[in-house]
Amino acid sequence: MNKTALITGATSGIGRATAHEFAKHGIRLVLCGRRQERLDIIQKALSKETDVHTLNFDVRDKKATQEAVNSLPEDFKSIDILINNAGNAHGLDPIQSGSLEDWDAMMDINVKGLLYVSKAIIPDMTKRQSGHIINIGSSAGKEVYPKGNVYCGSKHAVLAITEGMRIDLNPFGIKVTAINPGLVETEFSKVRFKGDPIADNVYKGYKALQPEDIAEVIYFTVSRPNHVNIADVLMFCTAQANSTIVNKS
Ligand code: NDP
Ligand code: 8X3
Repeated sequence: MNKTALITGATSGIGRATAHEFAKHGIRLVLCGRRQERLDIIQKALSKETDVHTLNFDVRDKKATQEAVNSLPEDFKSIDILINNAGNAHGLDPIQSGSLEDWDAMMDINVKGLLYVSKAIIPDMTKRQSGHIINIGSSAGKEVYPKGNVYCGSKHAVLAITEGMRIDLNPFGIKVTAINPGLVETEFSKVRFKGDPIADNVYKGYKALQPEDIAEVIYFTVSRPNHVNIADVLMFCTAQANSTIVNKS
């Protein structure tokens, strides 16, 4: 597929797996993240399969985000597929004891960061009257679980923004998709629990979704014919029924 995809959060988990999956299919890649050493390693590995460019910026910084997109070389400027994936949960606390820093991080990265990146990419898509935006939401955007409060709020916002994008971008023929996974075994819990070993327990006793499982669905979504848009996907591992019911051995 001779298309170019920009993936945020490509240094780990779902974003990195998506980069690998896209490379397999010859999709050209713009890989984004803050950890340059990881971007370099992934670029080196995937350059055997496709053209890869990296951008290092923090999605919370609107100026840096716009400058990074402006800095794209001519042959990477036309982004056909935007994967808004960068994001994390920060903390798992009841609302009465949650931390302001954690709340800022989740709203600034998961919601405002997604908007800043979209703002930088959408004008070229509307001009070309084509494109596909995939926002990585979560099952936490469809239901709320104890102590999930602000993370769930951020992912509910992602879902609402996705639906708003699909309406507003409809006249331009731009596809907009939400992929909403449940538990996926990535660095997500390490970040949520700030390195506390409790993170290791999150994926014990059952087989969680793997980042490659999400990447395959993302590729399926971007490889449909022009007239088909997969609008919304909710994915769980077999052991998970919803945010609070997980069948652990
Ligand atoms: P990881 O922690 O493995 O990856 C998170 C990615 O986001 C990293 O590449 C990180 O890159 C990037 N990122 C985080 N903060 C910033 C920032 N401020 N600026 C730029 N990039 C940033 O987690 P996942 O792969 O699991 O998470 C990816 C997405 O999937 C998130 O939106 C998450 O909410 C969602 N999700 C995850 C689920 C799970 O159970 N794992 C389930 C449902 C949804 P770097 O640090 O290099 O900047
Ligand atoms: C990540 C899945 O259940 O930790 O979005 O919210 S969960």
